[in-house]
Amino acid sequence: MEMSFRWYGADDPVTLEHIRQIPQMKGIVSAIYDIPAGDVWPYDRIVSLRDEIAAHGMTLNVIESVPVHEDIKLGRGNRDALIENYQATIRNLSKAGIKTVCYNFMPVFDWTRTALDAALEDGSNALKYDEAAARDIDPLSGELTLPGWDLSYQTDDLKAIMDAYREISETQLFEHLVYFLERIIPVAEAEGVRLAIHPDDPPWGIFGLPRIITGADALRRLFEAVPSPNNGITFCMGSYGSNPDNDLYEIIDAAKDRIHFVHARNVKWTGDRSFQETSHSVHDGSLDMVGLLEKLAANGVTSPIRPDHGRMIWGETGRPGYGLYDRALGATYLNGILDTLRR
Ligand code: DNO
Repeated sequence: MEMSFRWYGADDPVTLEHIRQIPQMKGIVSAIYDIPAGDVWPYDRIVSLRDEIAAHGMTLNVIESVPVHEDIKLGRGNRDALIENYQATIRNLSKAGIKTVCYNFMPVFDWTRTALDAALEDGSNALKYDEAAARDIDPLSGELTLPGWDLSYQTDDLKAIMDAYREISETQLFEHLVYFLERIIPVAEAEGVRLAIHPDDPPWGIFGLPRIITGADALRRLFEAVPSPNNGITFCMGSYGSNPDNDLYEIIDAAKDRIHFVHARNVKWTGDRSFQETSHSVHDGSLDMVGLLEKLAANGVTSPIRPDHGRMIWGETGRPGYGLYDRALGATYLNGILDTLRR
């Protein structure tokens, strides 16, 4: 598995120079953040991102993410034109040599937490999700924002979109995903691009919105509907693993050779539908990081892997979950496990 690190581009307080100093760091996971969802990513913009990363001795190996326009998820009349744009973006990425694309199909809100800096016993802080607190959050109030959220919505638009989703069942949302993939996967196949759907995080419904990529059953249904191996997943262990009912080993087996990208992160279950993120160590969280990497390696997974969210340690401030220090510790821990497994 190729060790990689997420970088948010020129605005990221974490620089490519710093990332390069993490031992054995090879890949950079990034995106072009200022292109509105639904627009085509121009080839020259992709090439300049790629070349900037290459100039720092690393490779742009995964795009996380090419966002899927809400009208595609809602199955609205203009979706075909938006899907054509997505196809064009896949072609441009492929032409620039980028062959792995992460995306998600979560309505409106990407990953969600109820606290961004909840204290841990060691004096650091980390992201946390508490179901009772989530029930009290009004997403229209703008009080809570996360790095993955699209902040371009005006409150009225946001309300209209959330209302539109209330008319849509999980079955319909799944059908809209299949409709999208039936048109994207043939292009991905022709271009040799692997699509890697990120699970819903947390893997259950929030704010009354439908969520569909939650566990092994959902994945089996997805692969049955669109059987191509290019239709794959991001195995985000922290997302799937925040539901203790999810058997992560079963998910790895269900996805087989379709695990195109791995997010390694640990969480500690703190109650019903509640968890806090921890260091990557098997001793701090509820997930068996060593066993999971062993299983991935045994299944022949060689895809890019990145340390996912870290704690904020040593006084670092910055983008919640995406500081330098703890993710760097995570990368080194993961490399230690992988090096040992390879012997
Ligand atoms: C959170 C990330 C997600 C992920 C998207 C992929 O930290 O794992 O925001 O990038 O869901 O589309």
